[in-house]
Amino acid sequence: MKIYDWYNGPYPARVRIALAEKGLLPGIEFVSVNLWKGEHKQPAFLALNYSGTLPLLELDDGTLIAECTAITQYLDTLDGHPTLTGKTPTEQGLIHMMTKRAEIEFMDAVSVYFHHATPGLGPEVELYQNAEWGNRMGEKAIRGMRYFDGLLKTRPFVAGDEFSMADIAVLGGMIFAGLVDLPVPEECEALLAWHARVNERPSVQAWRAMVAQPQ
Ligand code: GTS
Repeated sequence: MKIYDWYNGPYPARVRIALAEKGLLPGIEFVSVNLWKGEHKQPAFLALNYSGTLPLLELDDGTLIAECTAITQYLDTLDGHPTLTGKTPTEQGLIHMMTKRAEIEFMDAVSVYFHHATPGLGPEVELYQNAEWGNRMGEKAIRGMRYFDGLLKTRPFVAGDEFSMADIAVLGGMIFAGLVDLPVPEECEALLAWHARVNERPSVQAWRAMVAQPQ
């Protein structure tokens, strides 16, 4: 299997952490697509992923799977023993809902903040920017942090009692927020405590090691 990504990107982080959770890192070939040079918007990459986003999974038979949630679902169910996306229909529904919510209310909002309210990937790549929209999305991301803080006051993990793909999605938001200096409000103690806890997971540590020493 091949993963097209960028070594310290927050969305790529979600898939790298999922790979580590599943013990699949050793079999993966990583192909670097340089976001800062806009390689993800060039025809060669757009031919592989219409959306022009990273990460992208390519299977040995050439099948292409984009979107962190879809890639994680694939990786998690490959061995017939899902640990990240739920075993029962109820778990699967809740995890999917919370993952989507983490994207809409938090991580994707941070992304829009980055691309519109900051220099983003630079003038060569950011062809249209709308700072007002970007700042609104920054505020939305902070509201999302408060929402997840409230949730984590009532349960150990984002979708319930077990670590799941939804935790990885909120973690992606935290990683992105850290990169763009959108601080978590101090009073979000449950979110900060959860963050400290999930940061200790071997999968997250493996991701940090990869970022510190890109291949
Ligand atoms: N919905 C997509 C997913 O879940 O995979 C979003 C992916 C995404 O936005 N990836 C970022 C990207 O391609 C990569 S990174 O910023 O996290 O490194 N951004 C480039 C762009 O121009 O939007």
